[in-house]
Amino acid sequence: MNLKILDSNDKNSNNKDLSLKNNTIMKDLAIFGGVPTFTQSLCVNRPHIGIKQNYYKRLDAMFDSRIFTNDGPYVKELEKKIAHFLNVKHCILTCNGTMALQLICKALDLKGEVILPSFTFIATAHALEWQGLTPVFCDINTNTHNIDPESCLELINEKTAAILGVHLWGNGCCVNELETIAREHDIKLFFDAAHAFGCSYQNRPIGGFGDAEAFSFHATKAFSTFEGGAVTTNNDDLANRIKNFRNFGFIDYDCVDGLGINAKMPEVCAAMGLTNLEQFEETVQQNKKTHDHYLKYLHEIKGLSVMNYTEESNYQYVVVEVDKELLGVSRDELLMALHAENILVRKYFYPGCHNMEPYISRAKSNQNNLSSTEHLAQKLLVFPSGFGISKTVIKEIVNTIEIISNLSTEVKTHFS
Ligand code: T4K
Repeated sequence: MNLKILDSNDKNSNNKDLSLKNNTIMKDLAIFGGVPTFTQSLCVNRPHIGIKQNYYKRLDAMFDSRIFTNDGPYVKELEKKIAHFLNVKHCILTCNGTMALQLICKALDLKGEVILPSFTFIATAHALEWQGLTPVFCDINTNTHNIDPESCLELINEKTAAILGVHLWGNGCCVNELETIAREHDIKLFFDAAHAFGCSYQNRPIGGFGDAEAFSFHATKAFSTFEGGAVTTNNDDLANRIKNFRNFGFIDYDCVDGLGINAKMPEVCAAMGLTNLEQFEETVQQNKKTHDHYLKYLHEIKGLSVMNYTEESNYQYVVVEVDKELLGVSRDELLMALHAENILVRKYFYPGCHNMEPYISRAKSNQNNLSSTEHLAQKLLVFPSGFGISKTVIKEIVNTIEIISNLSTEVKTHFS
């Protein structure tokens, strides 16, 4: 008897196929042949968008002006507004976050090794590798999921050029400790702030820490420009160099003074950014509501705990730790059962960068003690969030998990 108990009020769900009992519905889990809970997939970070009419107006003006790219007026306007919002001197928009990281490496003229956490999206490591640098993976703190300064310190040697901290999930990564380490060893410090737009660390907005910070404004981020990113810095010289490198190295019409690249943001993206920035406060409020609902309802399930945010946050990621003993099924079994229901939870950032190519094939990548990374990578799930994830949807997700947990023996047998 593999029954799900579902809320009957959600229009996304398949409830209409089912019998109603005391305002709840009983049905089979999808892995056992039942109808999936949701007709459309629920995904992580479904984009919020600003007021469409405002975007269309901007596009109209752009078509009239015939200025589509190359440091156009929307790019300039958005750079100014973001710098103001983040309380930082310079914002240089880029075509994506990966390129923002690479531009920082290039402009800082880094050579040798850069220490970074392995528990991050692969782009953090790949950006270094594309710049001819050697990523050296350090471990994390299992409470904060961020870089462990002790682990970082152990890896510093004469080849270390910089530390690259990641503000994972938007949580500021022990900036003070890393600043001390970088200063004492006379190395550079920069941050991957891909998740951290609108977040703060010790009451200061993320964006002005270290030598520079790199943001991603990808479609799946709390603040998006479709594709896009930015470097923020308080260093005038660095900002200038990054701006030049972003445009092939041109410093004048006919003068190139270094190995630049094309990392520019087009006007259509900047226009989207301006439109989304107008609504950013509402986006954060909606994300917070979603996060609060998950905190409240998932709390009722033994074996799942939702990461809470203690500082100002954009509440974009709903990060859940799975205790398989208490829940009755493993993280991976839960994921497979939920995917069958069209609930597309994700294993961010499994299995850790050091366990992916090209790093896994390098003996040295695996010598460091990354036990906390390995441990956490087996336990986390990121839940559907962003546009359209209502309280009713969350209750249905939670009900479905309850059934999976209650039927743990059957679920485990199914996947064995
Ligand atoms: N550093 C960190 C720490 C990062 O997390 C990232 C990017 C970067 C650096 C690099 O920044 P960028 O160069 O990308 O600007 C996604 C994003 O593509 C990636 O930007 C992001 N991190 C990463 C955490 O998530 P995937 O491979 O998981 O994306 P995908 O296509 O599976 O999308 C996730 C879900 O979002 C899908 O289930 C559907 C939904 N979605 C996606 C897109 C693209 C939408 O609803 N609409 C969309 O347009 O990497």
